[in-house]
Amino acid sequence: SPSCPDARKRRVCYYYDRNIAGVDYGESHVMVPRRVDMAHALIRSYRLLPDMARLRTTPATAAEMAAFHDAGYVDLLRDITPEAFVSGDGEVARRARGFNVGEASMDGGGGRYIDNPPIAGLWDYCRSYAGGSLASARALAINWSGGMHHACRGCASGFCYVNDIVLAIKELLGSFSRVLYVDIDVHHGDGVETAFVDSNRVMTVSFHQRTGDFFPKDRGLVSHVGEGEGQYHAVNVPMSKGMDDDGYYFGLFKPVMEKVMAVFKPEAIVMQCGGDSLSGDRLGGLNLSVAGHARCVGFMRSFNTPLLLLGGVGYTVNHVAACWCYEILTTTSFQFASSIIYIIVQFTAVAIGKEIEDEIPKHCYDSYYESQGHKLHYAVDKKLKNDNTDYYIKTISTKVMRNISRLEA
Ligand code: TV1
Ligand code: CA
Repeated sequence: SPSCPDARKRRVCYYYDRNIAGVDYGESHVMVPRRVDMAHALIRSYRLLPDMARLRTTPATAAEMAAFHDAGYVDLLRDITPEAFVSGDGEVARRARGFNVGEASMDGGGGRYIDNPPIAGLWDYCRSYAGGSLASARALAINWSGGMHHACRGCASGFCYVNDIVLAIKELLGSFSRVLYVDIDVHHGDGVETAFVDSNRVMTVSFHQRTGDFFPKDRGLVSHVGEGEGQYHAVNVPMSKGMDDDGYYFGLFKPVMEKVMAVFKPEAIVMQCGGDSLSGDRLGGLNLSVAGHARCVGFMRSFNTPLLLLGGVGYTVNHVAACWCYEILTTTSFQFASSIIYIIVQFTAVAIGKEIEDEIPKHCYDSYYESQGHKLHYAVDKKLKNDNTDYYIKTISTKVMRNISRLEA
């Protein structure tokens, strides 16, 4: 089929957890759970659901989380509630803040916000998205999930509580000797890089915006290459604002990933496909189109190496929903949206392989797509200045390629 040019026969397995879609980070928080339901509704409106089987998962247990996280932190995640946080003598709130849950930050404009609030149903939310990623890893198939790349061993960070990616990679290391992690979320994948910083069995590659204090501050420099046994197994590709499709893909992504594949020869790949690198994102400043984002995903799939695809987040919800829906159509394999929707593709049965309509079908969230003219492929920002000059791109890619070359025998 034209929408899936390199498709072999594939069976697509899809999982959607309505309960996670209802998780509320707080009224003014940038993490909008509704985007998940929007993506699901869009996928349904394109009539893709009948082409996929539903994936069954079980919630992750505390013991499974402890494969990466500190037991004390996992206990906190299980115990904390919004009520406990505000009641009593403040002891619970103090304990939570020690794990960066409920800790206030400044927004730069003098306002305060809480990245990782003690949300209602936090434990079930974490169990559900982490369980989804574990099931996906165990199925040894292509799958999209979670992608909560900032969570640390002993603390929450950047809206992430449990690092489902680290758990999934650890699971894969049980069956594969080398696992590659690729991260196209606009933020640096710090939690995953740190977890495997001294490992030569996991190579982490993050593409991200690196301007000023952009989160996570001071992370993701080209010179950060890993430590000890893991030296040159961390790859970082920092960018300035306004990066467009061709600079991203032809200037950086394709040459870097080609080299990584040739040198590291992974047996399995985990890819985090955050939708915040898309043009017009509320937090991110890059300028990728839906097609440009999907091209990176398609490139990684073209190696036909077992691939676990994870979603992550995006802050302009109509853009993200459109992007993920398109990537389902074109890659026939997706799990995304804070591990809310899981799709496993196996190389055994029939692919979706449907023709893609640019016109978004009429459905319940129709009005959200008005600003993009009801088109799946909305227009990128033509007026946004691209701060990444050809010279900058060349310089960065040369340095990155030189680092990777150090692994060549
Ligand atoms: C509540 C209400 C929370 C409004 C958070 C933007 C808000 C942000 C909010 C926000 C916001 C961040 C920091 C500074 C850490 C702080 C896994 C030292 C308008 C997907 C996480 C970004 C990105 C965290 C997650 C960042 C992901 N940016 N309004 N918070 N302190 N936090 O900078 O990678 O996309 O912004
Ligand atoms: Ca990234």
